[in-house]
Formats: sequence, C-alpha cells, structure tokens
Amino acid sequence: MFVDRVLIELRAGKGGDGCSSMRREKYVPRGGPDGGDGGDGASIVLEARVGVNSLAAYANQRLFRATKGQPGQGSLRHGKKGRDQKLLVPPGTTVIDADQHFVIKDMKHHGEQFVIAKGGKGGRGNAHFKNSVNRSPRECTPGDEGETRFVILELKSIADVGLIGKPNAGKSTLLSCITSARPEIADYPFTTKHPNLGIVELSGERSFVVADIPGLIEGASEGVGLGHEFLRHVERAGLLIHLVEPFPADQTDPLENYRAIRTELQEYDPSLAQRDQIIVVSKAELEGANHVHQALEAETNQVVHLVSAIEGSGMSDLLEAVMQKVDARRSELIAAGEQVIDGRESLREPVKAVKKKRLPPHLHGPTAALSNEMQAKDFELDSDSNPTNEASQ
Ligand SMILES: Nc1nc2c(ncn2[C@@H]2O[C@H](COP(=O)(O)OP(=O)(O)OP(=O)(O)O)[C@@H](O)[C@H]2O)c(=O)[nH]1
Ligand SMILES: [Mg+2]
Repeated sequence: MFVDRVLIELRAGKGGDGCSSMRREKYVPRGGPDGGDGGDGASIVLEARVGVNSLAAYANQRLFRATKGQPGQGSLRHGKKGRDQKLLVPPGTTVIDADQHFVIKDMKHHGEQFVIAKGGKGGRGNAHFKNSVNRSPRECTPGDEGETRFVILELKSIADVGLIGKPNAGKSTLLSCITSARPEIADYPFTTKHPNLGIVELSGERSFVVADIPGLIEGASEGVGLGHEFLRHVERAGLLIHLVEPFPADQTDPLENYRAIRTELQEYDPSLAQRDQIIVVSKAELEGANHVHQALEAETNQVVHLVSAIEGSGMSDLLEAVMQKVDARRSELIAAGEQVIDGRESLREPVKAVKKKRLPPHLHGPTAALSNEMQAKDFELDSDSNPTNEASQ
C-alpha cells in the first residue's frame, strides 16, 4: 500500500515522580531524607531511513505513545528512564504541525533524526531539598508531563526529474524504458495510481532519478481525476518532462492537452509552472506524430523531443539533454551553497547489519589450534609458530 500523507498523534512519556522518604534504620540515628528522583519520560524520535518507501506504517495506527519514567524510591533509588521510541519515515518526508500548519522539519537524508515530542523530566526526590536549615524535608516534585503533538507526515519524493502529462500519454512506459522500474502499463487512463521512481544510469557514472506520477486532467485543481495531490511528488524535481501524446484515445487535440496541463500546473503552484521543462512527444512511430511535434515546437518556441518507447528512437538524445540540465542545476545549487539531495539514496536497498557470530572459547581461543599433530605440550616447544597468536587472529 502506498501512503504519502498521514495525521498522527504523538504522546511522549511522563516523567516519573520524585519520592519522599526518610531513612529509618536500626542504629542509624538521623538517617535523613533519601527519596530518589523520578526517571525522565521517553521521547518520540523521527528518523529518515532508506528502505522505508511509504508512510504505510502510519495508515492504521494513529496514536503513538512513548513509555513513562519510573518513580523514584527510598534509599536514594532513582527511577528508570523511559526508552525513546523511534518512528521510521522515508527520506523526503516533511513533518508539519497539524494545529498551526507550519513545517517543523523536512527530512531529506538517510539517518537524519530529531525529537518530535520530548518526554517529561523526572520529579525530584526529597533528598534534593535538604539544606543546612531544613535537614529533613518532606518535599518532592512530580514528574513533568511529556509533550503531546499532532503532526502531519507528508512524503514528497526526492527526484531530479518529474514526468507529467495527461493519462495514457506513455509516462510509465517511458519510465520502464529508461530505468529498471517496472510500473503498471495499460491502454486505459489512470493506470498509475501512485508515484513510481526509477534511476536512469548513463555512461560515466552519471545518473538521475525520475518520478512518474498519475496523469493530470483538466479540473485536477477541483479534485477531478486523481487531482493535484500527486504533484507534490515532483515539487522537489528541478526539471519536468512534459509528455504529450500525439493521438489521444479520446480524440482531443494534443496542443489543447498541452495547454490544459500548463494551466493545471499554474493553478497548483505558479513556481512549478515556471520550472524548467523539456517537452516530449511520445509514440513517435505512429504516423503523423511529427506534425504534432512541429506544431508544438511552433507553439512553444523551444526544442521538442520526439521519442518512441516501443522503438527506442530519440531516447539517447532525450536522456543526454535531461542529464545536461540536471547537471547544470546541481552545479547551480552547489554554487549557491545549497545542498544537493541525492535521490538515489532513497532508492537504494538498505544495508543489512551483519551480526557477528560469537564463537565459543574452544573455537577462537588458544585451544582452537589443538589437533592430533599439535598437542598442548608442543605449544611451549614450538615458539616460532605461535599457535596462541594464530588462533586468536
Ligand atoms: N505505439 C506506442 N504506444 C505506446 C508508446 N508508449 C506507450 N504506449 C502505450 O500507451 C498506453 C499507455 O501507456 P502508459 O505508460 O500506461 O501511460 P501513462 O501515461 O503512464 O498512463 P496513466 O498511468 O494512466 O496516466 C499503453 O498501452 C502503452 O503500450 C509508444 O512509444 N508507442
Ligand atoms: Mg502510468
């Protein structure tokens, strides 16, 4: 299941109460206060991790609670701290405050983590309040409440290039042609219901990430079709590929379709409409596709690519042009002192930690070298081949 927006409630743990206790023991006069402090409540920590691909883990569970701190006890025993709860999210997740709608944090990199709800501090035991005037205080403080927060987690895919266009334009076919991604492809509109990402690898270790999103139609801003919702997955992309189908199944005019998508982009976010774009006419092998290509070039006054995913024609020119624009944008970002987010990072398989097996002493200690040929008595005699060292290496 692909989930890219959830509202969750986070409740950090309460701090444990401080304890009020007096030491009473035979033969120990004036034992004094010995109430321990309460342990701190656990916090809730968000961490971006490669390999977590959607927010599906939060689709069914809405409330996340961290454990409380334990209360302090007599004999100066302090309460145990609560164990922090870690929630994993995909890199590219934006954390938004649900009450006031401001962005708390944009988690772009693997391993990035931060405390979203802080646990309450533990209370203080009466031993803390002892002073020269009051040597037997009964006073102690309760633990603080942990923070409670409603947050919206929103996933905005990290891609260099966004593929947009009308449904059935051939976006998913193009993605499957240039990357190893295998999205669903069919000759009916709205085959793609959630974004798909793929990595395009060119020679010389040059690569970029492409995001294919569900098709847009006129009125998407009013929620028609799948709406605008998925456009946020190309928001981070510095470059858009606008795919235009030459002969739409619904007999509409391809130029009109092109303009309609431009209007939808403008309505969603004017900055997205101004973003650099490469226009591509798909299904080039169909007769008459080049007329559409010429008409589009005349209308937009810019180079329009003509490609066929079936025959593979025009692909290498297109990929080279895209790579150049991606490289130029990366250099621009570096020159402006901004960080370049590596989209490939979020698609990489997570590295699984290999657990070292603990060997019993007879397999790794000095005795591991014992055999019929090497007996215990030989160890001292044969000082050159030091079996103790060999075995321990
Ligand atoms: N003849 C021809 N057909 C193509 C080409 N590329 C894609 N198609 C066909 O166009 C149809 C739609 O392709 P998709 O890749 O599913 O289109 P899409 O834009 O992803 O569509 P949605 O996901 O529904 O928005 C499929 O039947 C493809 O086989 C092409 O280069 N030539
Ligand atoms: Mg598709």
